Amino acid sequence: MTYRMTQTMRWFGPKDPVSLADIRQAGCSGVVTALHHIPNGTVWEVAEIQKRVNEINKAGLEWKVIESIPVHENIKTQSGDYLQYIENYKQSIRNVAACGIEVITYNFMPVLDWTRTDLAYTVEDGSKALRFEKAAFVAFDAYLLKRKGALTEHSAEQLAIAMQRLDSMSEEEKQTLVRNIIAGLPGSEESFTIEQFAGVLDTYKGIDAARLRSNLIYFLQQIVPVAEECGVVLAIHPDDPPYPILGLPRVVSTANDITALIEAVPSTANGLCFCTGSFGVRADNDLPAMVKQFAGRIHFVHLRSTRRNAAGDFYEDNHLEGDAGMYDVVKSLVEIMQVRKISLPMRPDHGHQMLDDLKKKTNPGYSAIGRLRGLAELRGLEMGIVYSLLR
Ligand code: DNO
Repeated sequence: MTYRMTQTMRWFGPKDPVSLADIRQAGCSGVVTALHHIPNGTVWEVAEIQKRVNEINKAGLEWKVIESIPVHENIKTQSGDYLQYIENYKQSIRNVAACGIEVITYNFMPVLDWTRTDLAYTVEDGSKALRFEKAAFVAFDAYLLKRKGALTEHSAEQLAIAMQRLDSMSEEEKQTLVRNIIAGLPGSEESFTIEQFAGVLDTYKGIDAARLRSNLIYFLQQIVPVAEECGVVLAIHPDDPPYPILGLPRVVSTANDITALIEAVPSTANGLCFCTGSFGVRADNDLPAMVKQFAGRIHFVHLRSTRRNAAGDFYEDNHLEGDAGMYDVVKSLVEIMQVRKISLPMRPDHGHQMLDDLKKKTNPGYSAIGRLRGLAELRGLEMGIVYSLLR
């Protein structure tokens, strides 16, 4: 028997312009979703989860992975009612398990989830991609948000480039930039105005990387035994981008970061969502080597490839292009699945807005056709690797 990845797509629930029927026609057997209407920190009740399971099953699909049960900010900063929020999280884990879902994805990025400056960057073929432009980001940080600290944390050269970039923007472009960064990308679950944002950043005063890491380890020590008990695995999503931003620490960016979490809480229920798009932004993250290193811990896979440049910008390239080295990544994944005798759930992470979708309102990164292209290419790549290795 050979093991292949289980194909899924992310679905944002009943309001998603991409329907369950579309996802099924894309060739998926399952979806990855969350109860987006439940506020962060609140217990996910069995009845609510089951209702969604039934809706998905009715469309001929399975709910394979939860992405995400968000971690309340108070847990990350260990402030306010964080102990209660941890109890709530445990209860959500139990309830998810009771409904037969086995993988829970989450992240531990302070304040912001994933971050981009441009949601409609036109690539050579006319399709639109998501992009992170360093100069625009520094311009936001230093001159639009006017964060104290920005002027000392960025180099004089970076600040000069950012100032020039700012001067090139119209008022409308500035507003779009601010919105892109802090108004919440799909799945972020949090959204801020620039007036609120400075106050939110202040909640991390005194929290450096060591402190954030120890808060994460404390959280894991509390929830991993519960996951183990009820047969669920946890899959932490790496930081995107994988380095500190806006003076906030980030501790899930490199192989060493992951090793520290595993050493602290060795249970295999303490696992990883292997996101090639997030890890791959750093040239010092060797993706195929990381797949091998964390072979037994990878519970879910996001496949996407970014292309970076020397200025620190990156954009989301076609799934088989860019810097990820997708052939070697998928080959390593195929190998670990044969050893573990499992099929890992995967989803094509993001996709270009292209063809008909260019005329529609779509969730940035989550339009149907671009993801369909990514999935088709990745599925073909995997099949070729499986046949040449195992036949
Ligand atoms: C972006 C997503 C992330 C991810 C969370 C997991 O497209 O991969 O928002 O869902 O970080 O908690």
